[in-house]
Amino acid sequence: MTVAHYVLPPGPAAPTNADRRVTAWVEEIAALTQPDAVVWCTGSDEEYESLLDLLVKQGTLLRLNAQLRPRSYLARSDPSDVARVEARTFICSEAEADAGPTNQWQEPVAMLRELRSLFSGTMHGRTMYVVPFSMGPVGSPLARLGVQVTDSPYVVASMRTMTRMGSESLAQITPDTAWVPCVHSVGAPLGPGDEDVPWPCNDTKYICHFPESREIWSYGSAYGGNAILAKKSFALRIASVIAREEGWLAEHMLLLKVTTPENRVFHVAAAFPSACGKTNFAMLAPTLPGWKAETIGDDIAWIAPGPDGRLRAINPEAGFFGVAPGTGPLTNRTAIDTVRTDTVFTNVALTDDGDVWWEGLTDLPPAHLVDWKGADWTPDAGTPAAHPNSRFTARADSCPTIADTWDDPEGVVLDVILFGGRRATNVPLVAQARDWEHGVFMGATVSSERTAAAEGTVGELRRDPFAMLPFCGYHMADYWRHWIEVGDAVREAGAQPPAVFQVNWFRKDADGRFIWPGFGDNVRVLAWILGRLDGSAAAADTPLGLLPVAGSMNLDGLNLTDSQWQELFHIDPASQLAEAADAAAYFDRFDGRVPAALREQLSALTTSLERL
Ligand code: GTP
Ligand code: SPV
Ligand code: MN
Repeated sequence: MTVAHYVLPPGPAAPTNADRRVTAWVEEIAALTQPDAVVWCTGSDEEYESLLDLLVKQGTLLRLNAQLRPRSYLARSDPSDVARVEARTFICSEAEADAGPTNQWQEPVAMLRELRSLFSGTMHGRTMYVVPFSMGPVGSPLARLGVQVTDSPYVVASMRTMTRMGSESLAQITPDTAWVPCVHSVGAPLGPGDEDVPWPCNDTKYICHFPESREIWSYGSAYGGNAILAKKSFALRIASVIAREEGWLAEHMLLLKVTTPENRVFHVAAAFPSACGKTNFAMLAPTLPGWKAETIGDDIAWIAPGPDGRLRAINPEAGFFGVAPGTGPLTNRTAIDTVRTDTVFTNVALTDDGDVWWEGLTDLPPAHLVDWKGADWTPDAGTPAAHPNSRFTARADSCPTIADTWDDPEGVVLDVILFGGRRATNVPLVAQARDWEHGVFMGATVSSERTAAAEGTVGELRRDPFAMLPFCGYHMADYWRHWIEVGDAVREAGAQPPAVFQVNWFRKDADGRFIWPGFGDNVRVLAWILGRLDGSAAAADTPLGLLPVAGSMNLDGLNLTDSQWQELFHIDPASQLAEAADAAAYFDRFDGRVPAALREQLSALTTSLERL
């Protein structure tokens, strides 16, 4: 490499207070990638405005009708770059065994060599942006720092919304603070005279994580979790490694504050796989009178024991990257209000009057649209107008139900943890874990139907433990052990870990229709759950955990028949035994590292199912 000979190209100089390690690293990456200019982002409003102007000029963003959708934009990605690419996501730990059987592993030295060759000259003709960020409120004891360099102004704009980005975060990096370097390129260098495209990317993609050196390299994609490296790459894959070492948890969870009609306040964290309802549950509009739900986070939670030993949680993000399809005034009014202004939409459809549309926004589509690929669309097209993984990017403080504690640097005390998935059969609407270990077993054995959030076959059932299958930065069975140990640590400190429950909004009847109305009516399940904490809601012990007895859940005003209620909780011994056998086969894949406590849970489950 040519660090010594490379003169940093024009652009504002590095801020004088920038830590020397950061400036040296930026110089090194610039020498490798050879951008035309280097820009240090401050995070100011003016900077954001000028980025948006630039993106409009380059054709990446289309300005929406300012009357209908003020200060909002539409991006259409390259049709090949529409979701996370799990097949190109790697954990490059020194030992393959530390990545575990659920991750794809690459040997770090060889991988870095390959990356350096891919990144060599990759930013020719482009600007390299330096994006310092804090995950968590700036200066919070729970916050962690990173710096992403990227040649995608779209990614910079996304980082501005999704994280605390800019000078304030850079100032947090002093010679003895840890920070995670994140290198990103779309992999589309421009030669002299080359014309750019609206969404540069490369068919070759790599999203690589180095848990020991704690660095991230991402190449070839500009979409979501592939490119906004603060999110899944840092706040989950690398953070899970740091958290294990330091005794806390980095989780794919929403955070919700609930106030009961009696004015009691609870905090709930919930892990549901990608596109399985986190944003919707985090923005729940309760259908039961007197209940209030407020949003703290919709995708990621960092959870650590507080001074009294109880677990406290923060949302490390500052915005939402939410699924558009299915989001409508009846299902998620709060999200609709959140994206009224100041939103970047990606891969939704465009209306003739310059607004956005997606499946589920209204009952009937407009007579004419421009679809997510930029082609004319009419209702008889036979293809969706919006991509199934089309999304909105909006600031957390645009959300009308955001809790005033959402950015409390100390976090909120967790009362309840939920594990969920998308299951047409077998998994009940709600089940309470008998204790922490049983809860960890529930989390470890979640399986869920695949969604459009990642490339792959939609609907296919797969194990997605803790909704972390694509996001755990180390051996999954060690991660389960860590969860058990965190519970032990809470109890040793004289506190109680949160109560754990499993939920499933997606059970279907014989005709393939969802049995449970979901969305705002999920507060009924929440009310039952909180009723379990004070003993006011009755439950029956079953092999799957403690299930609500008839009459213990408030169903007032719902058209739910007795037989539908039965169906929501029906336990079919044969298919449950098949699931347990599958879980046993699954556990066998983990190199003998599955904690004994989880194996005991599985054999207790099997024994009790055999007795049914
Ligand atoms: P990621 O951002 O990918 O992590 O997704 P997420 O977990 O936040 O999922 P989201 O809330 O965006 O929901 C994904 C899809 O599930 C949307 O199409 C929703 O309309 C649908 N959905 C969410 N909650 C419910 C529910 O309670 N019932 C039903 N039937 N569908 C739901
Ligand atoms: C997910 O897939 O879980 C998401 C979207 O939240 S992305 O940020 O692309 O990972
Ligand atoms: Mn997610």
